[in-house]
Amino acid sequence: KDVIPPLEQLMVEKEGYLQKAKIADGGKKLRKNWSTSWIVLSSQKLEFYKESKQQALSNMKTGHKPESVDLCGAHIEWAKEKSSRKNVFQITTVSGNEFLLQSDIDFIILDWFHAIKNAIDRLPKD
Ligand code: I3S
Repeated sequence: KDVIPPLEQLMVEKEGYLQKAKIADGGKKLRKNWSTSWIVLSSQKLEFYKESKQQALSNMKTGHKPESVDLCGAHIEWAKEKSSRKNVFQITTVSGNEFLLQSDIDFIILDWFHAIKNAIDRLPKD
């Protein structure tokens, strides 16, 4: 049966394509592997879809779940030293997952940085 999610979780604040690399899972370092991801920010979480938005929407109907990042207590910071690419920032979750996000286009990455930072700052820290 259908579960109706709380209204807050339905409120998409921003969505779009960025380059993404997950570099740690539960504190364990991963080999960096950049790929394009469709990213959806709502008030409490970020979702990463491996596919295009269109593909992601059709996968959703079949119960396919994207990778979801809990923003409660998360940290965001610019991460110049973590990549040779320009415009890279890192999100670190309470659970010890680390993601790098990147765009070559300055205003796109700045918009994302501030949108995610604002979402984190509005949430309780624990
Ligand atoms: O921090 P690293 O290890 O230099 O990151 C590079 C590697 O992930 C590399 O893959 P291989 O480990 O398969 O060679 C990627 O192709 C590069 O893009 C990574 O460096 P940048 O500077 O692009 O984040």
